Amino acid sequence: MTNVLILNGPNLNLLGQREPHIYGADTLADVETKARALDLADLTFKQSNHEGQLVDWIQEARGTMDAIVINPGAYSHTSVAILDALSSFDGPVVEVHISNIHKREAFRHHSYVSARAEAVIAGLGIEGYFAALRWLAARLSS
Ligand code: CA2
Repeated sequence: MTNVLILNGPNLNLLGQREPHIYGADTLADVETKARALDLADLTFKQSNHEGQLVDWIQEARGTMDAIVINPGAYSHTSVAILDALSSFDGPVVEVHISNIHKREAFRHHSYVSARAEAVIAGLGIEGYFAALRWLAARLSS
């Protein structure tokens, strides 16, 4: 099976605890449990509120992970450092947003990470993570 790193950025540890009208009622632990239940890849699941930590994990993925699924949270809209780290990774990258960032405030419409991502999923709720895994499983097996 392929190795997929699922990375979540700032405040996503609060998933399911606040703002359910935007982000739904599932927690990040629920996302991990449901993602593992799909049994599509060997998953490494991480979350950090710190930009440098996310950069370190992306760098460490080089040579060990086949693909990255990343919800960079608010760093999507600000972080050239995360974009640069992802650019040093060879495998496919899928960017996931739980909400449809294009339906929200203008400052959320641009993501630096999208310039590196093979695919961008926004607005499917947590289903976006599972859609990313399904697409990667098909892509990496062909
Ligand atoms: O829609 C997404 O997945 C976002 O990446 C979520 C980020 C936001 O800054 C992006 O623009 C879009 C925010 C994550 C905050 O998550 C919370 C979850 C529950 C309660 C409070 C925050």
